[in-house]
Order: sequence, then C-alpha cells, then structure tokens
Amino acid sequence: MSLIKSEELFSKLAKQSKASSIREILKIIQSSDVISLAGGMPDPTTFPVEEIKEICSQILTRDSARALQYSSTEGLLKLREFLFQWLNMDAKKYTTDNIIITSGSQQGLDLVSKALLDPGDIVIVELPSYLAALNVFRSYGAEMIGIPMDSEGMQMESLEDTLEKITSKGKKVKFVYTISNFQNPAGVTMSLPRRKKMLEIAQKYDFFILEDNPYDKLRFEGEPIPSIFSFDYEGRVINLGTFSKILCPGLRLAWVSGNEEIIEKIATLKQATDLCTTMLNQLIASEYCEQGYIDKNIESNISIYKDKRDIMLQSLEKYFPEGTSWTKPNGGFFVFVTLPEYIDTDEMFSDAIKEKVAYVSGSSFYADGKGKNTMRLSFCYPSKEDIEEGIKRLGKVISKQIRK
Ligand code: PMP
Ligand code: G9A
Repeated sequence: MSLIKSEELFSKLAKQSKASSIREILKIIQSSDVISLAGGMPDPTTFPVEEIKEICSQILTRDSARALQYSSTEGLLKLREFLFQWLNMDAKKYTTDNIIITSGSQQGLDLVSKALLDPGDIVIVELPSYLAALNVFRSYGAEMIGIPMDSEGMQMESLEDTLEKITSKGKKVKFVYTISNFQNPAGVTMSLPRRKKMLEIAQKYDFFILEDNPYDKLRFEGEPIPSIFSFDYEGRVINLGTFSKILCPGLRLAWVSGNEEIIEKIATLKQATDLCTTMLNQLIASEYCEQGYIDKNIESNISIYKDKRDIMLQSLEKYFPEGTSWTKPNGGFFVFVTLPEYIDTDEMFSDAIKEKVAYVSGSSFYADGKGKNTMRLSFCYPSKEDIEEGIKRLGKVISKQIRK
C-alpha cells in the first residue's frame, strides 16, 4: 500500500487510459484449467526454437559487441533491407528510409498516435476493432467514430455519410484505422474495391489511413489482396507489420512503413520511449530471414492455423444453438460470433468461467459501446482437442440463455 495519493497526481493521459480486457482475462485464466478461446496468442508449437537457439549462439559468438549494444532508432539496416525486398515495396516510391523497426506493432500504434493526435482529434475505426488500438487512441484523447463492417470490411457508404456530417460541422478526421486482412476481432478481409474506395475517400477528405496488417501472411485460401499501402502514391497510408504472428511475439519486433516525414517524426518520438529496439532480437530476426527460414515457417504456420480454424468452424456448427451466427475467416486467428440481441456476453462471462471456458466479450471491441451480444473466439492458441471441447462447453452456456 502506498501513502501518496497517486491518483490525484496522475496525468490526464494516465487517467483516461484503460486496461486491456484481453490482458485482464489472461491474468484470470493463467495456469487454471479454463480452456481459453480469449487471447490472440500464437501457438507456441509454431516458435522455431531450435533455429533461434542456433542463430543466437552464432550471433553471440561472432558479433556480441554489436548484439548487446544500443542500435540506431530506425533499426538494423540489414533487417529493413530484407523487409523492403520481402514486402515488395516499390523502389520507385520508397527506400529503406521509409521503414522503421518498432518494439511490436503495439508501439507502432502508440507512436503513430503520438505523432498525429491531439486531444479531441477524430479517428475513424471499424466496428468492431482491435481493442488495444482503441485504448491507444483513447489515451491520446481522440474522439473515435465507428463505421460498421460487413463481409467485405468497412462500409464505404457509411464512411462517406459520416465524413459529410463531420465536415459540415467544420471538423476534420486525422486518420482512419483499418485492419484490412483477417481483422481482429471480426475475421473479415476488406475487398479490393473497398480498399481502392477508401483511398479515394481519404484523398477527397484529406486524412491518413493507418493500415494495421499483422495477419496478412496468414492466408489459408484464396488470392492475396494488395494492401492499401501498395497502391498509395501520396504517402497517405501508414502500414504496420509485425513478426509476432509469423515468427514469435516474444522478440517484440515489428515495423512501420510510411512517408519520410512521418517515419522521421516516429523516430524522434521513439527516442523518448525506448531509444531503440533491442539489437540482439533484430539480429536474430534478420539472420532467421536471411537464412531463408521465414517463408517456410509461415507455410507451416498456415497449415497449423488452418486446421484449427476448420475444427473451430465445424465445432460451432455442431454445438452452437440456433439463433447464433459467426464469421468464416480465410486466415488469421479469429472468429466473431453474434448471439441473439437479448444475450449480454459480458454478463454471460461468469457462467462460461464456471464451465471452464473463456472468450472475449464483443463490447470491448466496439468504440460506440455496442456489440453486447457478440464475442470473439480465437483458434490460434488452444490445441485442436481444446478448441472442440471449449466450443462444446460454450455451446452449453449459450443454450441455457436462448429463449424458446
Ligand atoms: N494490431 C493488431 C490488429 C493485433 O491483433 C495485434 C496483436 N494482437 C497488434 C497490433 C500488436 O502486435 P505486436 O505483438 O506486434 O505488438
Ligand atoms: O495482448 C496480447 O497478448 C496480444 C493479443 C492480442 C489479442 O488477443 O487481440
């Protein structure tokens, strides 16, 4: 217990910050026998432990002075060069100066927000959206306006209507935040026409697009769709990518790509946050990629997660009662479930825990506080057996709530 009244001395930013409900759930269910369909944690069997051990030992034998030293704020050039090639960044538009390495995409979200947002600024988000991003925007005092989605992603007519209303009040939007592939939490992918339309709208109303793309390489079927970043020619799109879902999140390695001004500003702001991303981890990832492992790892991840997605969808069909529906993702980690309007998934959570199964209730993902009858289910972490058993238990919990 502390004697100082810390609350009274907290900054406005700290007072308006909110703990992530995912992280809170993780605390509750850690080391218990609850089957967690909650956190979007990668399956640890996808972590290439042996390769990392070997690479780590090579680096520490060969290059320890550099590996254990500070690095540049922008990040290891070799890693940025690899990413430039690997992501097929257009050399007519960009150089490696258009990429900065960050300590996770979560830091990218924070630094972009720090660079662009003043209290009261408007950010447009998808309904629903990644709750830890919403928490960042909220902490910088942003006003968030949500736009509904359907199976093709954010609805562009609704976006335009909202922008007309905002503009007619003499206000402006700073950026639209979108997770264009296998969205967290909805599992939905934005179609190509919508991506093009979003860029057109951004040009018309003059705002940035923040495209967060952690799951794009985890496509189980169908053709990849070009990112909005790839057909932007004005430096209007800021793209976030991460090694968390394709290598391992423990390295805390990600990147932001964008126009030179924004990348330089992010570098300045990052200096105040952590000076630089850890050099050892950057060297590990760089070596791992250079030795040709990353694509093979992604291939094997896809096969593991696809099987788990299939089990989850089959189990939902088998165990969930009539009146429930869910998205069918072609990649990523998440399925989003809609229950009848009268069921509140926040209230139902304690029943689920009694049955030893956890999910994330949907309302945390809705900037407008709605979505009370929805929930996010992750198929990434639990074993296939636990996915089936977890869905069976959850089906029982929901069935008890269904009005006949
Ligand atoms: N954005 C989205 C949409 C995510 O789902 C996540 C992780 N769940 C992140 C950002 C943060 O990822 P990282 O581990 O790179 O910080
Ligand atoms: O907070 C974490 O551990 C990352 C997971 C994100 C998610 O579940 O969306």
